Amino acid sequence: MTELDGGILIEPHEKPSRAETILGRVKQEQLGEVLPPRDFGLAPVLRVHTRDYVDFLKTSWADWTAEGKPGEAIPAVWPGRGMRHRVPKDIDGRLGYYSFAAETSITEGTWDAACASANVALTAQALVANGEAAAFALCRPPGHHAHADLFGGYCFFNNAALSAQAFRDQGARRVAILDVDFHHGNGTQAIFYQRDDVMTISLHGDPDLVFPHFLGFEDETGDGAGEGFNLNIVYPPGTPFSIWREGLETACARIEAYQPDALVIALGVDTFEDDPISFFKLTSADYLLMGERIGKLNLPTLFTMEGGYDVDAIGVNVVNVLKGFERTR
Ligand code: OKP
Ligand code: MG
Ligand code: ZN
Repeated sequence: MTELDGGILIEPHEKPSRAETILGRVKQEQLGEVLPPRDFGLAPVLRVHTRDYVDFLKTSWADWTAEGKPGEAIPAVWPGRGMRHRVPKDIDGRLGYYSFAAETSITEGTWDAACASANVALTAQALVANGEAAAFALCRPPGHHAHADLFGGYCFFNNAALSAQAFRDQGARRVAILDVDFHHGNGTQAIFYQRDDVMTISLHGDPDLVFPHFLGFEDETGDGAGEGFNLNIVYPPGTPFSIWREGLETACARIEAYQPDALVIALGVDTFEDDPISFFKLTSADYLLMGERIGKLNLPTLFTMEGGYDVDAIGVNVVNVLKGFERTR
């Protein structure tokens, strides 16, 4: 796998050791039972993603290799302003049509990994829907940047969104998604932007300065029926937990007023002080307090794993969120 970063192809920040380290820490701290994913098929994915996007993802690697290209499939052209938004036949054209960023490559295992990640989320979602107080879905690749028909930001299927939709389809009246990853959850926001049955809240680095650059500003509050059901809280470089937690408090007050039947936490720990691609200053101890505040919402809670790229600290930081949460039970 490769990531286009700074004009060169690097080993991706989003790499297998992230999940292995988290799993090791979960076991070491005896946090709870570790279960394998079940296979839910594509039906719950298609509740959120378009059929043509899913078909594109499924065949993209074969379509790419059929043309004898030497490297991984990376988009390099997009429908810019003033151009046509139609789906081209050619693989280069379709890669651009179905993406919003070029750092994320598609390779041989991408489709299977995206499906597995969705199944991990849906397995944990089913546990919570069936009465577990909480579950943690150790998803890889992450999901919160994926739109209904766009990949990018290491994301292909939006695991938090399709889990929220599954709660709705199983009878939850309202679902809240709280995105604590360092980056704006642009895909999650876009998927539910015109709906009032799934509230979306994200705390993140100012998109004027950082990825995803083109969405995630505070004046984006929802549209139509969704007006008032999207909240973005934006912070500058160097933000410590003492400031960040004020936004968490605002978010929690909104969620409490909304009275959802279920809560999905898009859990990224790239807010960490030593994260290589981010600029907040949270410490490992802060994640205990974050989890504790989320736990005090006292809602059936599903955590889906998103970002966090300091692999040395990722296990401790993720498990600290879950431990802080458990303290409230
Ligand atoms: C995914 B998730 C760094 C540019 C950033 C993409 C970041 C994706 C983050 N050279 N590129 O939200 O943690
Ligand atoms: Mg966020
Ligand atoms: Zn992130």
